Amino acid sequence: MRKTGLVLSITVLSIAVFTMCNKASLFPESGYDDRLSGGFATVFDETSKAFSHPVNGLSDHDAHIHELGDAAFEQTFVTAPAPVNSGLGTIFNNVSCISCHHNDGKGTPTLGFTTSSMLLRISIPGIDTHGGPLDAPGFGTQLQDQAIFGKQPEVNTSINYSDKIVTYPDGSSVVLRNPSYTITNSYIPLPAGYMISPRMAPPVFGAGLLENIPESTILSFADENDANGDGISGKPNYVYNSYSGKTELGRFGLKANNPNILLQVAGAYQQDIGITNYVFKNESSAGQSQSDGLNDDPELPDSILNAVAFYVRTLAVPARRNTTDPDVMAGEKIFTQINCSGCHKPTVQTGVNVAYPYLSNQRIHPYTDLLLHDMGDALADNRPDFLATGKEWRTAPLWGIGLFQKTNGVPFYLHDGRARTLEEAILWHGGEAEKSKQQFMQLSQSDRSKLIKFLNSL
Ligand code: HEC
Ligand code: HEC
Ligand SMILES: [Ca+2]
Ligand SMILES: [Ca+2]
Ligand SMILES: [Ca+2]
Repeated sequence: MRKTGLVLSITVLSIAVFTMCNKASLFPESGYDDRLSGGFATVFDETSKAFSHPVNGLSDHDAHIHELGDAAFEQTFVTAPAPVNSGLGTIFNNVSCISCHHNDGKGTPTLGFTTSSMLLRISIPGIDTHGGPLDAPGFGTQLQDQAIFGKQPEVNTSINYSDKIVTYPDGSSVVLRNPSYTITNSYIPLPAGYMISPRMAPPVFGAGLLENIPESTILSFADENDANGDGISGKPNYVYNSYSGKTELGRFGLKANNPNILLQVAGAYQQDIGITNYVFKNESSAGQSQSDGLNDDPELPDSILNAVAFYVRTLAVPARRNTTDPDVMAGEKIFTQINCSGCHKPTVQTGVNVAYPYLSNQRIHPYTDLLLHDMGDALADNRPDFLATGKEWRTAPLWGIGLFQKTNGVPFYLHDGRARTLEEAILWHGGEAEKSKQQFMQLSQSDRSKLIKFLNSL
């Protein structure tokens, strides 16, 4: 009988996965495997390439587009004119997608070099006509600290750290590093009252699944007035989509300041690399002294922009590891007990999208609600971004977080990479997460390490 049960549950699993219809309520809990962080879109690889695989179930045609996008994601742009990948800058932050999103994962907290995978957003107090950050005159909303030969970068940038010591109730202590940013050599004076927001490149895998979470699900996590009294509110960002001309729910970017993958990718080409495209037709240097006056041509073929967006959308999520380790299982319980799960939602169901059956109706474990949370003064950038205040950040997805050591060598955490360990990342939590952090600090050393072990299994 036991054997029949197993065969039956495998059959049920295959039917549910391959028909992609909404059978969640009929699905036996035993049919799920908690290693499948991305549902059907999960891959089993724990090497440095863990974030770089296509989702399962792509047609030959789609696999081809994914490959084209993969190649384009890695291509280095060069100064115009050139036979291929021409049009870099004139001002930029880096020369390719991969040089910021290392192995489709994160960047590192370096600023001011051609290899830096971090950038500073900028704006002045007030909002633009669409409720977004107000351009810093002559700088836009992003500082480009690199330029092609013969042009001046907007600014030079650098980071310095000072120590901040946190002591646990048990007497042990941890040294955190608190970043500060220096901006020098601006090509024109910076406007009075300018505000900056440091952002390190986040991972890009699993983005297609996040894009397919129904809006109603994300909104159901919101509790803006904290009706349930757990100290956690959670608020959706609504952002202007200049391509559709509409205000839409924000999902991507570290303050959920971008509505979808296409806009995120098109914006990266234009702002981060200096490559115009059909979504963002003007150079980021338009109207500035760095302009080369060649603003009209989309420097990027439409098909390449679409392929790169498709590539990002169809990057799979790596499976969990060590899920049956007793410490990991105990750590998972603690994660829920101290309400880390109040923001880092363990389980979410994607919606149905006929264009992407392999991303549809999947039970996924992203560990995010895609909402904004006040994280306290210590993490604040004090620069609003649409509805996000200067203290609010989007809950970081935690899937794959245990693999950054493989994909990134030395991993760094939080929006600006200030945290060098998962423990440091937790200790920076404040605001709505203060209570959870306090509870973490009250744990015994051994329970704290179980929680970290759990995080490393994701
Ligand atoms: C200079 C470094 C840099 C480069 C180059 C860069 N990115 Fe990013 N990327 C970032 C940063 C920083 C963010 C977060 C932006 C924000 O919060 O507004 C980001 C966010 C993203 C996201 C959203 C991820 C999420 O979870 O919200 C995607 C997708 C993405 N980038 C894709 C790309 C693609 C594709 C390219 C190449 C066309 C690219 N990026 C080039 C730094 C970079
Ligand atoms: C109130 C919501 C909230 C709670 C509660 C919360 N977090 Fe977070 N978490 C966030 C947000 C928002 C970020 C991103 C902050 C940033 O980038 O500055 C984050 C970031 C992280 C990161 C860094 C992720 C990365 O890739 O850089 C880790 C690790 C993390 N949280 C673990 C935890 C753990 C463990 C707990 C429970 C002790 C917890 N969080 C409780 C909202 C929350
Ligand atoms: Ca250009
Ligand atoms: Ca700029
Ligand atoms: Ca609440």
